[in-house]
Amino acid sequence: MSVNSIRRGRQAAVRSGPRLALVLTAVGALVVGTMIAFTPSASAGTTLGASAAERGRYFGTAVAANKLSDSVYTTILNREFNSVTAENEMKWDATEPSQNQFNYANADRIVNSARANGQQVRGHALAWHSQQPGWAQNMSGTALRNAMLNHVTQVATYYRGKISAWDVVNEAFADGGGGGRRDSNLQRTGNDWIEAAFRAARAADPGAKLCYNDYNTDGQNAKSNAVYAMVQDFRARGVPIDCVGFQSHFNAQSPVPNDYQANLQRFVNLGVEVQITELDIEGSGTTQANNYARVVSACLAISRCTGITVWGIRDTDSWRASGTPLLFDGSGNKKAAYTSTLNALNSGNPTQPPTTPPTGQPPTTPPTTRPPTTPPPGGAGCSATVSLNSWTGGFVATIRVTAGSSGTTGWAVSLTLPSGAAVTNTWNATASGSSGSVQFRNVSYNGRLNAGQSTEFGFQGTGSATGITPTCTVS
Ligand code: G2I
Repeated sequence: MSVNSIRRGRQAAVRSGPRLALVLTAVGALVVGTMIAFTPSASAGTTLGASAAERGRYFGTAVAANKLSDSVYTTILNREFNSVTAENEMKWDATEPSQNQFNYANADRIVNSARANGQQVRGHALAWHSQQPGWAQNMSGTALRNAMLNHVTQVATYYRGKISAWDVVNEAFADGGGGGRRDSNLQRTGNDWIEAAFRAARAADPGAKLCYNDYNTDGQNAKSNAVYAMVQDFRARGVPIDCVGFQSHFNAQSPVPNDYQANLQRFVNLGVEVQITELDIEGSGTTQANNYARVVSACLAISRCTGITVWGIRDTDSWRASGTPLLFDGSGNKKAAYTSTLNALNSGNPTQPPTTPPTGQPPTTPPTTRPPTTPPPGGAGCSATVSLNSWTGGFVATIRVTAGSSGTTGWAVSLTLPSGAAVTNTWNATASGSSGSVQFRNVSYNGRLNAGQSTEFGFQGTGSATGITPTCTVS
């Protein structure tokens, strides 16, 4: 068995269920033991990826597609890293330059390179106020909400099975002391836009971990407190969220916080994984090296800090190159920060993190296939179930449509709203009527379902929707 296949097995173990993980870990331990005894030149412990894998973590980097023809770059990439994130190529402006016309050419170059080299792929980012295509920047309200949900659905579906974790929503909270949401066109579609994006991502790729990702949340402060409250609320209400990404862009003005580890730990205590997603630390020499070691050690000290991604390879590849914030210099030489990072990864006991969540916490990784909440109908046709999130004066209804034994090429869901209730906003479906008897039809991308397959749409409303009973017909 090659070192690469051991590495892949361990990655699979980290992502899969506890039983498989235990088996793979046991097999891996035996093989590693053999390897150490008989192949002393094995790379474990001498590269960032191999050392992280020895601790059940990944070590990744941001990758730019246009650098994949640079052999100095790719030599380091494929020697050192076992996870990659597309630096820009999976963003909304790159993947959907015109509405509903998707371009995955550059993102695919990164994904294909990663798969050929045994690296996992983090998806970045599905919904973000920044780097939106011009057509989306000019949208608002229901049109933007639907466009965003369509984008999430299309991109996550296209990459289904190839992404270890998606940054579903990026940078949605405001800086400063207010502790609230960032104003943006997406935020103005309604406060529930984040959970709607997570639900759409889960429906599109149930096997990917779904992360919220942000910066200036690395220590306890008003912004991280607001993210914490959102994650706590999502966990309590069953909104699908598995992980929180801490970007960790540090410099003299924004140093590694003293409570970095404690802050990661409090999120883990909510039942989610944490990942360090865009690490770079401006500086040089010993100071920079020590800061890198602090960050790596903090992650290793937390069982469910599952991996670290640096935001580029050489200093010259960085979005802030003048701050020389990365692990390799412009010529590709290892810096002191590289050595301290590798040493931190190699120090301590080479134990795997527990593959089961801490006592009392529900598992966050969904099974690869999730059963529908009600069994699919025995015959042809379709069925619909509703889950309601209600508050005084309003609600969000999420309807799950499941195809019967013949599949669907289109569907319609009818329901009757109680008196006084009205639909104000719909996503992943078009509504006719807004009060009383209302009918929802599929949109272009979710009408076709195979037998037993499900899709979700939702609507927001005023008043109360308690007791609504959706019925589904094929069309
Ligand atoms: O700003 C640093 C990161 C903060 N968190 C989210 C990340 O997605 C973000 O990455 C940076 C990329 O490293 C830059 O490469 O995001 C920037 C855009 O917000 C990226 O910069 C863009 C430039 O603005 C564009 O002019 C340029 O065409 O990079 C593009 C591709 O080189």
